[in-house]
Amino acid sequence: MLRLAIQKSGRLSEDSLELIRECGISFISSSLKLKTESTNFPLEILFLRDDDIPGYVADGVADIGIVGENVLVEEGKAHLAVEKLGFSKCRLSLAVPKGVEYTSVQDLNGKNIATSYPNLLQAYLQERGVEAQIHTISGSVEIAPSIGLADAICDIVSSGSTLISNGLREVERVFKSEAVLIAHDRLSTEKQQILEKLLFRIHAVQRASKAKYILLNAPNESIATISALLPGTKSPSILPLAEEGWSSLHSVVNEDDFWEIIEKIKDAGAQGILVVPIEKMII
Ligand code: PRT
Ligand code: ZN
Repeated sequence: MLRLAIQKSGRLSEDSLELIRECGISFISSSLKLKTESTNFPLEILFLRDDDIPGYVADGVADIGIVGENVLVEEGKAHLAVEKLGFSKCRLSLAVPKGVEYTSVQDLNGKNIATSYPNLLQAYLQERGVEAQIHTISGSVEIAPSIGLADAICDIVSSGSTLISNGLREVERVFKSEAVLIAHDRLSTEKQQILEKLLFRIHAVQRASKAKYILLNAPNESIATISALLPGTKSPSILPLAEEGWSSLHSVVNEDDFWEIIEKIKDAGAQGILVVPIEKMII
C-alpha cells in the first residue's frame, strides 16, 4: 500500500484528484474525510494542507505527495521531486506600486519587501547582489505596499489580475512553478514497485493529454508528402479506400504543432480530416 498526500482544499485539489482518476484509480471521495483508500489500486490518499505535504513525505508519514514547486523549494525539499505534472502553473514574481520608477532589480537595494516565500526571494536577491529587508507574512501580501508595510512584494502570480487590482506592477519573475509529484527518498521495494506502476499510468495520461489522433483521406500520389508531415509514434497507418486511387491515413499529432500541420497537409491534398482526443497513450 502506497500513501499519497494531496491538498485537502485549494488550487491543487481538483487537478490532483482528476489525475488519479485518469490513471484508472477509483476511490470514494468526501470533502469531510482526512483519508480514503482506493478500491482498485494499492493506494491510500491523505488530505492535508499543501504546506505540510513536503514535510510529511520527507519524514515518511506519506510515501508520495502532490505539491506546488514553489512550496517544495521554499521548504528546501527540492530533492524529493520525481515528476512535473503540468498543472497549477504559476510564477513567483516581484511587484512594485504602479507609479514607482523601476529599472532593474538593483533598485530594490535597501527596500522593504513583503512575501510568503522568504527563502526563494533571499536566494534570488543574493545571486544578484541585492540587499533588502524581507518581511515574511503569511497572507494578503498584495496589500502590503498600500498599508505602508513594504515598498515591494514577492508573491505568486497566475493571471496577474490580483496585482492589477491592487495597483501593482510585475517587475521580475523570481521562480516558475507547477505541481510536482514528490516521493520519500527511501521507499521499500514494495512501495517503489507501486510507485513505478503509478508513474507508468501518469506518463500514459500525460502523453495522451498532449496528443491527438488524426484521420484523413488523400490521393495516393500525396501519401509520401503527407506522411513526411505527420510525426506519429512511428509512420502513419495507410488503408486503401473503396474509391480507386485514394487512401486513408491515421496518425498521432502533438497539440502544440497541430494547426501548423493541419494547414500543410490540407495544402498537400488531404480531405475529410478528423481529429479526435486520445484517452491513454502507451508507447
Ligand atoms: O490551505 P492550504 O495551505 O492547503 O492552501 P493555500 O491557500 O496555501 O494554497 P492555494 O490553494 O492558494 O495554492 C496552492 C498552490 O497552487 C500554490 O502553492 C501554487 O503552487 C499554485 N497556484 C497556482 C497558486 C496560484 N496559481 C495563484 N494564483 N497559488 C496561489 N495563487 C494566488 C496568489 O497567492 C495571489 O493571491 O492567487 C493570487 C494571484 O492570482 P492571479 O490570477 O490574480 O494572478
Ligand atoms: Zn498553504
